[in-house]
Amino acid sequence: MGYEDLRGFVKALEKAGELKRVKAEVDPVLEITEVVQRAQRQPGPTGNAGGTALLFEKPKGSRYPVLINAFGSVRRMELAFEVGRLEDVADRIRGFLAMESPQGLFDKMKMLPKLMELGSFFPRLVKEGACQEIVRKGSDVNLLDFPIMKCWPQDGGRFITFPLVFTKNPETGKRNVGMYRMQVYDERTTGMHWQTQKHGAEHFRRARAANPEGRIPVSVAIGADPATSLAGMLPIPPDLDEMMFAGFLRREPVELVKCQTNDLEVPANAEIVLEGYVNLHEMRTEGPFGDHTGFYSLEGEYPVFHVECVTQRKDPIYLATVVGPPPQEDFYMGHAVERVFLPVMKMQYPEIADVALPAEGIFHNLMIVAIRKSYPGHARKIMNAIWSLGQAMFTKVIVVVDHDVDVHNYREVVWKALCALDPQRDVQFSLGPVDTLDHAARMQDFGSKMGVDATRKWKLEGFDRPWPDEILMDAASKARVDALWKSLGL
Ligand SMILES: Cc1cc2nc3c(=O)[nH]c(=O)nc-3n(C[C@H](O)[C@H](O)[C@H](O)COP(=O)(O)O)c2cc1C
Ligand SMILES: [Mn+2]
Repeated sequence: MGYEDLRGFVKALEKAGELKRVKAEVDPVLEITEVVQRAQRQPGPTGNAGGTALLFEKPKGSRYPVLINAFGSVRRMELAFEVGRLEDVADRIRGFLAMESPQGLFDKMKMLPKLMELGSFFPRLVKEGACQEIVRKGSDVNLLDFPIMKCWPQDGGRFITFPLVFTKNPETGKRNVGMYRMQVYDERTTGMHWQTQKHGAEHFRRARAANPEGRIPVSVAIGADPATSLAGMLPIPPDLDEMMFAGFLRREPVELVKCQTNDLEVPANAEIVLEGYVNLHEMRTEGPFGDHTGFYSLEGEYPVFHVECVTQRKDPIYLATVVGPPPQEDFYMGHAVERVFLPVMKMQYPEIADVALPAEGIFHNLMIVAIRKSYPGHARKIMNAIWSLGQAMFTKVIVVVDHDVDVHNYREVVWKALCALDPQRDVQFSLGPVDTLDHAARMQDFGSKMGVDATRKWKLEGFDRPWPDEILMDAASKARVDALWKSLGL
């Protein structure tokens, strides 16, 4: 049912008019970025924002094509998840979560098909996979064979921008898959930019605590079927296997093969796999990198990935993305995450009516939340809830509005939120973990957040003045003018 692999998705995109092939030679050093910047600002096939996916068939200096902007519109994210609306994925998750607490036998019976569905999403180990059609080891390994991009002028080098980084928790053996960019230092060495709060970094720390002189196996897959490719960026809990979740998204288990040189398993349908290890005592300067904030993230010290083996298809497609001034491709990926995980948030906090993450808020800078307020201080409770909810903890500014404000209409939000505000009373500061990419924080990874209570204020909250109604015309007058309208000659 699901896409078999990345090239299956390429075919589907092409059929839907969502992909253009670039036959001319274009340099992965800066030129591809500039072409993408222009192409994604052109209207796509349905007049949509985000242009089309691009397949660069002749990247300069490599035999392999580059696929980019494959997920860079709402429609392409819907195609990736094989749904008509992103909310369809949310609906499936809602059904899936509802079965956690079946009440009686009748409910359990009802849930049975769903439970069976869940069971069938566990990844399946297979003997061989297309990702191992060619195997290169040791000195035959050369990352520079691939069309790895240098994205922006001040970047510290070429970066692998769409990797699935596989590690195992050294204590529990549980798998994690994260999307962490990798700076290419030479033919067989890269950086490993897992930020300190991410699961890969946690695996690294636990292994280092046990044996500081040791190493951990790491494998990296580049390009797989769309759900699997996207699984690395999903903000899911540490012990939920991203490959299981990918199986749920594609409605078919992910097939994994054992790596050639370490004990990790990777998607059998991947285009390219890098196998190797990270030394627990070795750090190296990583960056700068033109980031999704629209600014360069500064140099920092990160672990180093040593590639011992490359396995690949005979004719791999190199999957990449470019981040930069918003909106870029990652905005659409993040938007899908926002839509898909809203029911999970609502499940935990039913008072949440809707949530919006404007592109210019680059995910962690701004969240607008609408709530059904039902007790004094409710808006503050929701701020604290969000600051303790997975990666939403990074949110620098939270604006809480009443449920009748359309959070996706930023004009309405600015108008109504500012009207509802007495700044000294309604703004709350808090300290906690902040996104590593926040260059304004006084320290890396630790800083302040701001919550804005832009809901109507209540007597029970100490507000003694009457709160005015919003101006709306009455229905009878509207009906009379409807009847008159033609005769007015306007
Ligand atoms: C295009 C793109 C690039 C990303 N690069 C990084 C990165 O370099 N380092 C990082 O820690 N997170 C990065 N992320 C975010 C992580 O993929 C995301 O937080 C994910 O949930 C991490 O997985 P984990 O929760 O299993 O650690 C990136 C996300 C996207 C969409
Ligand atoms: Mn994870």
